[in-house]
Amino acid sequence: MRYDLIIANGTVATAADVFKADIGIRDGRIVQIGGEMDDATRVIDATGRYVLPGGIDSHVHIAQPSGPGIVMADDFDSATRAAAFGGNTTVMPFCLQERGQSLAATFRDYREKAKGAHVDFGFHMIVTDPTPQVLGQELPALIAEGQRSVKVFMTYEAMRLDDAGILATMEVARRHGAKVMVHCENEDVIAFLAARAAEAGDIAPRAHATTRPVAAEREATHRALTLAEVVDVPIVIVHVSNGAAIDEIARARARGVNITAETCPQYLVLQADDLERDNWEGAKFVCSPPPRDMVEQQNCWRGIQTGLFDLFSSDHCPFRYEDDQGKRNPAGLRSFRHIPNGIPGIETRLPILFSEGVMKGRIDLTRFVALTSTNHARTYDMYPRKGTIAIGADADITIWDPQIRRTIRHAELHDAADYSPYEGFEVTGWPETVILRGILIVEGGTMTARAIGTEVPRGGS
Ligand code: DUC
Ligand code: ZN
Ligand code: ZN
Repeated sequence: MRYDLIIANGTVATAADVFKADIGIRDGRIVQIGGEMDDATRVIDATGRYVLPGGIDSHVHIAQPSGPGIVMADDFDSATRAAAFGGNTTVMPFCLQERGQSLAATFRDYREKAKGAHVDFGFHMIVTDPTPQVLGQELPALIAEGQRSVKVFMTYEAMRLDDAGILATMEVARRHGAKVMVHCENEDVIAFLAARAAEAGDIAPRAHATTRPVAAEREATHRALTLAEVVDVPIVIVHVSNGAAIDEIARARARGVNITAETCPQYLVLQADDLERDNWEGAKFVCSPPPRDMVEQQNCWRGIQTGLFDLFSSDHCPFRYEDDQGKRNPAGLRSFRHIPNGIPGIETRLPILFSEGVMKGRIDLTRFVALTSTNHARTYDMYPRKGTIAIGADADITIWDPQIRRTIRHAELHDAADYSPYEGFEVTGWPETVILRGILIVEGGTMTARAIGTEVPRGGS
């Protein structure tokens, strides 16, 4: 058999096994694992390297409307370039329905915006306006064509649904076969605390964290799980930041609720104290839920290690810092309430978990692969085409050098923000070669193929 590409002599890992084998690739798919192979257009020698499934980042925000006067830093070009350099071969951004808009039209817009992406992609719908038209016709039609994940917010006045709206959305998801992703924070608690903070003249970025306490996340997590239990719909609890929310998830799982749980790098390596940095620099760390403290970092690590968490995503949501349409917008300089919520992280997600998790001995390679790739594909109906190294799967592969030491510097990253919240963070290991459907897209620090990303069919091979 003739191969387009052979990856030779590497240590291969899936979510189940770690083994030495060569991999043969033809027509964008993996066609052989192990055994004799010769006659290839190209052979990559992966001696001393790990050969892993391409990263899937199933929680990213790209080119999303962010309120008056605020502009998200990344479009699909810059976000997916950064994703590729960070070892990702698939990303899953959100289609945000703005109130008064059609969900179907929103989806068409995002599909248009995604043309020219550098990695493969799939979407989640965010429902902010569950009208009879949206719930009765548009959402069922979108689910029927494969868009089987819907997000709802319990916070943000302009986007949140009340419990009735969440139940109605969950019911449609349940009936038509979709999962519901929930951002769990109690908006009334946050508004109450923010008003008190304003009265006290407490307007700096640090107040973002103090007005979004663990209790607000814990209560909302409990409520979201309860609503999902009542409707009997699979639920994804996104960006979990603390042990109390973890305990709610564990209890609901024990009751039989079908839960997928996600955490993100910011809850493992950042802290609320970072929001205290001088000269409004704390704004660089404003995201929701906010980073917590060392104890909660340990609780999140425990969730990573014990299997409570299924997904490790970036929640990439980039805003420029030195920009009057970004973190330092005029209103944002007057109060933390107007600092856009979200931080960049699409390129640093995998190296941070690899370094802090695998290299420091907290998790093994199989768990790394599960958390960063396989479980995303399984959760969002892309498996086994995506998320594993198996015969017949798309040849989406990253080749990691576990020896490389790098200090994260935004100047060396590829997103269109102007800072990284992980500036100065030291990592060991980097995905130096990235292959999408058999095509090398990143090699030797440069992008070697562009704009070949396609939408992933959901629901089978
Ligand atoms: N929630 C997200 O999921 N991403 C960014 C901001 C937010 O609140
Ligand atoms: Zn969210
Ligand atoms: Zn998000």
